[in-house]
Amino acid sequence: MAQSAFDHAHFIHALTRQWQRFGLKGATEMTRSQWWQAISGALSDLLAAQPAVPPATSLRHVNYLSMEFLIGRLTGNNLLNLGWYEAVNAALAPYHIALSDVLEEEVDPALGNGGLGRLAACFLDSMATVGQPATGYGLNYQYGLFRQSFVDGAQHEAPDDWQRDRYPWFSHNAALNVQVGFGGKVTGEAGNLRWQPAVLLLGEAWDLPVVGYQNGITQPLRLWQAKHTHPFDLTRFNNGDFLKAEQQGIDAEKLTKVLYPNDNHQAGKKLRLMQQYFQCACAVADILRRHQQAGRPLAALPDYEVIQLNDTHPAIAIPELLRVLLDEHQLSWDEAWHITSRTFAYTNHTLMPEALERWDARLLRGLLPRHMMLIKQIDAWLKKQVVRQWPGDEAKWAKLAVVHNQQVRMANLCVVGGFAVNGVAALHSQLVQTDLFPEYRQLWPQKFHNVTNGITPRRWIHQCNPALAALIDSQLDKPWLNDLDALIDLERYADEAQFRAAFQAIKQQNKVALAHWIAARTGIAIDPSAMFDVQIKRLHEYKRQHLTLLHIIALWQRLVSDPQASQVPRVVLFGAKAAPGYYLAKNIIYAINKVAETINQDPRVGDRLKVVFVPDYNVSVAEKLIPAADLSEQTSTAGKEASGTGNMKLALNGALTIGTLDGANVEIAEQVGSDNIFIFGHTVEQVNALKAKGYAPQKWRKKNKTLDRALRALEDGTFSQGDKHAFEALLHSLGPEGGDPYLVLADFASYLEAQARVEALWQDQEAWTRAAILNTARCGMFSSDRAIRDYQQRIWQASR
Ligand code: 26Q
Repeated sequence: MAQSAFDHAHFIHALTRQWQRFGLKGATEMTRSQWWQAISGALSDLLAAQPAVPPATSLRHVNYLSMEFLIGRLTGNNLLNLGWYEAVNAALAPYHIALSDVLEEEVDPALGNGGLGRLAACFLDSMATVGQPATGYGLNYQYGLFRQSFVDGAQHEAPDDWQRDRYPWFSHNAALNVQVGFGGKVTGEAGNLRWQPAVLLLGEAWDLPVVGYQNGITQPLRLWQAKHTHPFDLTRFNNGDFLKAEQQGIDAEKLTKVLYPNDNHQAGKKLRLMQQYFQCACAVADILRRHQQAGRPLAALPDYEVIQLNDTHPAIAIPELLRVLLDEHQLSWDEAWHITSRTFAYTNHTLMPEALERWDARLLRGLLPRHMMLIKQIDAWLKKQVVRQWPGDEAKWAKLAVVHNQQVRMANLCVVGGFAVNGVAALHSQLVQTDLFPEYRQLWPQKFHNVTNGITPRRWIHQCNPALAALIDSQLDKPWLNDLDALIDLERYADEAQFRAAFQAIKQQNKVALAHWIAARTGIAIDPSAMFDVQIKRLHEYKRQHLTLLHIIALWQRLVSDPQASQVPRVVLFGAKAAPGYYLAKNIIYAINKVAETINQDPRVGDRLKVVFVPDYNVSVAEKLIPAADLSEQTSTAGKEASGTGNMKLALNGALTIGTLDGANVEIAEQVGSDNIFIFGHTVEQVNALKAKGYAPQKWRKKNKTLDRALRALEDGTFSQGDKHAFEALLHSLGPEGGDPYLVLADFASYLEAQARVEALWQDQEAWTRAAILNTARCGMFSSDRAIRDYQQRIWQASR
């Protein structure tokens, strides 16, 4: 398929309209931020005027429902995918404007928390690129994930007003408005029930363009924004009560005001459930409108549409579709259920019990009384299947029921209400079947799949690491950016000294650039010749940033007690946000910052060890850190990280992984080979065995002097001006009372031993670079294009 042609004259016209709208006399009067605004606005206009490449009608349309789309900056990405970057840069040259500068002006739309939201964004890019017809459905939050700063080492949160009202890539279409109800009651008799909501809100559709890689395809990410149905209560208005006239039961605009900042933890808040239903009701209405406008019968819905649920967050879409089919289209239960259960597919992203969504049945009934009835009806249907399979086995029913102990289990709803369930890495999908849903797996073995996650190489190589992309271009004689398996041809260059030098020089340049940026952002000077040891991800106990912290303390203690010992110079870089209510995670951040402060100021250490916690980690910061990383820290307790995707981004950019056999690390190890990765720690089986025989962290502390000494320094106030309570939460979790639930102490020795292997390889820079090249060459399977093709083959386009 052809890419869209760039029309210079049209671009200049559109640009002129933009500065005229600012009320300026000429382009040269624009500030840098206005330049970004104007260029993006002009491009957005041009793109909207492009003739659309018709979608492949032989494929089912995918509706990707997600409460989060962590899209990152769009302008640079859209320019790359349109193939217009060079042409636009040239068009701006007469104004002495460089795109690379202007693109830094864009705020980073942070409409997601972390992995799950970023995955949704990568998948949209890949669906457009491989020609999978798709619409992304989400919410247009006014405030994205909070901005993070550190005050004396402690995390502070500030609201992230990303100025959605001025974001030039949005287009709003009032013809797509949807009405959404809440509360009220259900009237009528069986067979003819109707929901009479107490309040009605309006959903407005705000579209962002998702541009395929140089193939002419653009499809929407449709973000819903809540508004009042009637801006005024007219009686009150007429009575002269102007100010109160706008008040109705709920403040509609509150609904899409802010993204919940929890990640891998369920909040159970009413407003969150309202957000979920709001987004699902809008999406379901939109999907049915499109289906009916195409003149297709409702019974054919599953032949044309798939609704992919990004975790259980949009699970309420299942009873919503049922409700519309039953109550608004008068279908029978059997017809409605047949359609619904062949339309939905569910992706699970976590096994951790605290992250599995459960809603209080009374809360759900109060807000959505009709949906609660339908969930009960689904349960009645399910019970028949369970009784047929296991007659008289009440325990089975207790595990499988959707409603249990006054709680609605959303994961169960998704498994029952859809035709497919998938995990996000091979190991995780295995555990989904053996640990989370063994009974469902027995009931419906054909529903369960694995689709290993992936990342888009457009953003995560070309855009963030243009020098590496250019080097790859110069060596491969075929397009690789939409065919990432082609990278395997780089393998042979790993043994060529000249290529290694070029590869290594690019890494070095990226490290120098990062060092400048870090100096400007934090005031900390780091030495680009040191090893850059990078851990970037949300802060969570199971991810074990504190394991890395203990290693840092041990390194420092070794430097101080044995100054002659050779030690590889290291800069340890962290990026992580903690959910604002997650006390332990915040204490770990505080501890890392305090340890960093002590070490960075210690004159005995100098450039041999530096620790930097980069504040306000987000997609744009990731784009700077990943190309400069030498070592990628993937330290979760085996069995806890569903997949990870940062691990893939780092490996593709030539960082070597130090990691556990968890999530997609397992597959990265398979791909790159055991010589080119540093695996450590207990395996899933060993973790289970250790826990089964009663795990006592104190025993592990006693056995290991290095560990004991590192912990003691946290206890005795070494890093906290003598304050022995500063890291209480952290120490408590690792001690006998906390019980060290994620086996930090049990994996410490193995981690240190792996770090020693890291140091040994680093001493041989040629060997290190060879391994780094092999990481890049062998990680082609982690393209999200491959992930999307897997979804197509196994789920979306498979017969059901
Ligand atoms: C739930 C209820 C209420 C409020 C918030 C939430 C909530 C929000 C976000 C629960 C979980 C999340 C995010 C989870 C997440 O990011 N999971 C990650 O998904 C990645 C993509 O599959 C995986 O690579 C990671 O392993 C997984 O942790």
